[in-house]
Amino acid sequence: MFVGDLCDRGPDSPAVVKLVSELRSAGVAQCVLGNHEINVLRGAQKHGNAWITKPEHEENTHEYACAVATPPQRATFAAFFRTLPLALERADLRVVHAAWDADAIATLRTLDDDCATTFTRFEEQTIADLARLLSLKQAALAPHRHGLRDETYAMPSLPDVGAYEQGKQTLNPVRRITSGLERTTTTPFFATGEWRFCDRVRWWNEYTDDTAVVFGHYWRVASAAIKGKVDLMAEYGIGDWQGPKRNLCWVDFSVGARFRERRDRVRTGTPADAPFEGRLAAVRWPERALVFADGEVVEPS
Ligand SMILES: [Mn+2]
Repeated sequence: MFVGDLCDRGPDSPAVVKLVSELRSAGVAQCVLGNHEINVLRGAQKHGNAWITKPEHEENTHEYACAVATPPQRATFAAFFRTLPLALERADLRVVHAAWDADAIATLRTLDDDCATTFTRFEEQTIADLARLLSLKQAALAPHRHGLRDETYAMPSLPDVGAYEQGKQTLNPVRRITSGLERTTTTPFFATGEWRFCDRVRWWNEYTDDTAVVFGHYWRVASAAIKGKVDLMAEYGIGDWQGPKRNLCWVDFSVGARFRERRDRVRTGTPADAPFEGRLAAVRWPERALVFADGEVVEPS
């Protein structure tokens, strides 16, 4: 079972997508959609996805030195992504890319369009709903725009800015479950270069259902490779299951940050075969053990 975000930024996204697609066709694996696959399906060009959205782009050779999709692969991979579910559920286990949001799941359960069509339909509705929130945001932000990227600026609370940001992230139920939840903050905070009025919701601390959930998306700060990021899981040890009922398992150990490690290795002269800090992990169910690609097994604690 794969939790999505199969591709982008790595040296060989085509090989990864091909492998998962073949495993799924053979009936030995399943996979849910991540936001990176949705970006590909929408044709949204994002940093790190030129391997399929724009194979001739210099990012592929200069920044990532990566394999690009051939024209037939571009079509095959899009068709494969289009068949993937947004979430999977059985009596004892749920799997989703970023957040098990009950309202979003209930809405999506009633629809049987493919994920890309569903995403686009909600996104069009969202854009209409956001137009009003956008004008309120712009009016609220106008007197403070010059301080937006200045950490020393005395930024006041601007609820209309938060309301727009929250709407952008949460009005589309597909976005909620594939890129997570955000909520307006009472006090603005400065992060990654600008003032923020909306913060990620640590939904796993609010999940009280009895059914276990496995998810990915957020990079766990287990690694110096992503130093500087907020550790969303600081209160949990590596083998701890999360949430009030300790029935959530977040399996993204920042393997997606390896592109930075590779880049830094060239600069620092670190051997190419040294172990990476960003790691690939799986959960063994029902044992609830974490199994890492290097063979390490962490029993649940
Ligand atoms: Mn993701």
